[in-house]
Amino acid sequence: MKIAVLTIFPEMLSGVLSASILGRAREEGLLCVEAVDIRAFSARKHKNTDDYPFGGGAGMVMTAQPIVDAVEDARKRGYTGKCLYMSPRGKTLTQERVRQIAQEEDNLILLCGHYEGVDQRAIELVVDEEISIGDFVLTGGELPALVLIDAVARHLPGVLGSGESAQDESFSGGLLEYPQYTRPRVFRGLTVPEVLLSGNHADIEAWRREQALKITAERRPDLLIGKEGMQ
Ligand code: 4HQ
Repeated sequence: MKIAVLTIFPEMLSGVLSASILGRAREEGLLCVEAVDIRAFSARKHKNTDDYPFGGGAGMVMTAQPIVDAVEDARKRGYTGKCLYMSPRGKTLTQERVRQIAQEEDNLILLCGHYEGVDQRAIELVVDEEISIGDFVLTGGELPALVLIDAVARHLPGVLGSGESAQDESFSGGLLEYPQYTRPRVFRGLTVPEVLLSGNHADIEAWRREQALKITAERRPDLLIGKEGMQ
């Protein structure tokens, strides 16, 4: 998958995109992320990308011109897929939507806003869908864009090993993760549950399922509604 991230802070992306699974996916050519500096498209004297809001009020608004030009340039360069604007006004991203994007889209344009947001006319002209990562306010859309890229990349063929992709089932299966333990067997007096040392794989699987159900019932009962005999 090929993703263009349109931002006025391109330097925010490199660390996250170079580490761990995303770094390897890019090295292997499974994922291509291009940071596009919106400022480079500004037609103004000092390459400004924002201005005062009509109607007054605090803060600044990102102007339409450099955004629309940056998206149109990306389109000419082969980004024919959806243009997503990261915004708390969008539908909240879910694992189901993540899977859908990974399966249906071959390339994406992610628009990251700052300040009080983007001139509505840029949204009308070039944005296909607004997506939120949750009901809280960030300073910009870069972190949400990275969240979306990370979640989508996990579904691209070859990005996760076969073991890891089964691990994805812990949430996709609709339950929260069971507790994990590694060495040492005793840490500060706390021991590892005996069943995990038993070597009995059926018992281990049953214990993990029971723990996942218990934790889900305690913390996220909403995830259990509609599952196996629940309501
Ligand atoms: N922002 N999910 C404001 C977010 C956000 C979110 C991005 C802050 C857009 C203008 N984006 N800018 N939550 O809080 O996606």
